[in-house]
Amino acid sequence: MTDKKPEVAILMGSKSDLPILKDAFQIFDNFDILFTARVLSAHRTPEAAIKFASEAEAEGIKVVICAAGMAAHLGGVVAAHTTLPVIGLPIASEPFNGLDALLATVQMPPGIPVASVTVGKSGGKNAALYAISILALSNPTLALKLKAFRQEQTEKVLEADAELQQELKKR
Ligand code: RP5
Repeated sequence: MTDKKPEVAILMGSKSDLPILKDAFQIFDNFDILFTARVLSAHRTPEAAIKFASEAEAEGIKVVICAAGMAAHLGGVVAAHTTLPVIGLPIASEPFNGLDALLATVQMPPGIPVASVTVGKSGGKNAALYAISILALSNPTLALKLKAFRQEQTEKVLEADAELQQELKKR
């Protein structure tokens, strides 16, 4: 057991959003970052969502990720109750495939910003990496890890390109 407290909170409007967030969990595990994850809805559990947001900073949370679909108000409600950075992750659902959640997330009125990452599967990964960029501002070790992650990613693409060139030569 560790007595370290989580630096990141991952909130989701419904347990049905969890599959998209599994990639975020994986990234945080890879970077050794403690997170907490909760199902809290802006519509179905508004008091609990507001309580969490209001207490997050005092609990040591530094970044909040809010995943929600449809009329996605979770990011906005959380941002209204904390000055911590809030990253919105629009979840794709029928019938608008996430355009509804994207607009609800990015179109915050002036004064209460919510950042938005990619709709869909890539959103989980990008929300985590964006949160890590924020944490890395005050954590040089984490900043080095993030640079190493980027380098590895670059090398994988260069390898894929080299493989493609070899395949094309065989035609
Ligand atoms: C949103 O409504 C949730 O974030 C979810 O994406 C969507 C549908 O919720 P469920 O009906 O699957 O619980 O609040």
